[in-house]
Amino acid sequence: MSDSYRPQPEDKFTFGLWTVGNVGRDPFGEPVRAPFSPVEIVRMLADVGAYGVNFHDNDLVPIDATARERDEIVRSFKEALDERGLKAPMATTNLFTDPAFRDGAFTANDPAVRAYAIHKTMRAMDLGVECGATTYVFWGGREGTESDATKSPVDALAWMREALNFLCEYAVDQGYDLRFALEPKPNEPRGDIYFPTVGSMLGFIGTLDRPDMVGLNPEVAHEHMAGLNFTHAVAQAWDAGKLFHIDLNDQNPGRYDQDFRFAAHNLKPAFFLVKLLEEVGYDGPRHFDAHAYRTEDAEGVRDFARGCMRSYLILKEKAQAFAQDEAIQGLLAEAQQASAEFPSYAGGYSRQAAEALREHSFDRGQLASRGLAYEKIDQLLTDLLLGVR
Ligand code: DIG
Ligand code: MN
Ligand code: MN
Repeated sequence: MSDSYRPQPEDKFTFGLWTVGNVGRDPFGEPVRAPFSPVEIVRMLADVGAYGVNFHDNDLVPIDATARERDEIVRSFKEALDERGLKAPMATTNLFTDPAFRDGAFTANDPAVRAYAIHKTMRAMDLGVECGATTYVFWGGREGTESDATKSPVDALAWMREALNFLCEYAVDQGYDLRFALEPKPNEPRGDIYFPTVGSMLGFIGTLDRPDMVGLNPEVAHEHMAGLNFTHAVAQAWDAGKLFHIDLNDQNPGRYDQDFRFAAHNLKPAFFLVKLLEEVGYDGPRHFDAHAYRTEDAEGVRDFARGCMRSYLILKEKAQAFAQDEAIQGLLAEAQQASAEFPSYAGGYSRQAAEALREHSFDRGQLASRGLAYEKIDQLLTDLLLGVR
C-alpha cells in the first residue's frame, strides 16, 4: 500500500483489544482464529501504525483472575505499551458477557446485580486509569428488555441515573482525570436497549448530577441500525460539546450489528462523517470498534486494521479536495446567496427587527423559483470519490 496513507500518531487511530482480538465466533459458528494475548495485540497494532489500544476490564484481566495474575497481566500490558509507544486512551467495563447480567447491569431488577455492576465498574475504572485512560465508555449492551412486562422503563432510567451519578462521584473522589462517554445502541443483544440513539442519550445526560463529566461515544453501526444519519447525530453531539469519543465501523442497513471495517459498505456516508470530523477539528481518538470478516486469518486481521485507517486517510484527503474544489465550492456559495431582499435579524431579537420582518412582503414565487444545482454538486462529489475528478 502506498506510503501516503500510512497512519501517524497524530491521527489518533485506536482499536479495542476485542476488535483485532475477535476470534470469529458468531451466533452460528465457533471461533475460526486462535486468540491473541493483549501483549501480542499491542505489538500487532504498533506494527500497523495504530496510536492506541482500548479495552474492557475482562479483555485484559479475566473475570476470575487472582490478584497476583491481575498484577502480572497489567504489568506486561503496560510494559508492551511503553515498549511500542502505544497509548490506552479509553477503557470500559464488560457488563454484558457474564450471566449475572442477563437481565441487565445498572438496570437489572435485582438490586444485588445493580450493586455488583457498580462494584465491577469501579474496579474497572481503577484498572483503566492505571493504564492511562482518560475516557471511560459505558455501552449498556444488556440494559434493555425483550418484554416491557418485566420492569418499568421509568424505574430503569432512574437506576441508570443512580449508577452513573454514583460512579461520577467515585471518579471525582478518587481524583481521576476521567470523562464518561455513553454509547447508544437501539438493540442487540437485548430486544430493545434503553437510550437507543445519540439524541436520547443527549436528553438523558442533562438529568445527571454532573452533566459536564458525561458525553457521548457514538458508533456508526448503531445509528445506522436505527435508520438514522450518523453524521447528523455526530454533528448534534459536537454542537452540544459532548463528542468525547467515537466508534468507527460500517454497517449494511437493516442488518444485525455487523461491525464492518470502516467505510467497507457505505463510502459516501463515511466521507461525510470524515469531512465533518475534520472540518470541526475533532481531536479525540478515532476508535475502530469493528472486526475482520470471519473468513480471515491472522494476516487478514492485519489487513482489516490497515484498511480501517487507510480508508479514513483517503477520505480525509477527499474531504480536503472537496473543500478546495472551485466548481463545488462555487455552487455551494451560490446556493447560500439570498434569493431576495429581506430585513435583517442577524443581530438577534429586537422589537424593531421583529416588526420589520413581520411586515415585510415576501414574494413566495420568487423564493420557490431558483434551482439549487444540488444534482450537480452531488455528482461532482461522486466524481471526486470515484477518482475521475
Ligand atoms: C459495542 O459497540 C461496544 C463495546 O464494544 C464497547 O463496550 C464499546 C466501546 O467501543 N462499544
Ligand atoms: Mn457495534
Ligand atoms: Mn462500540
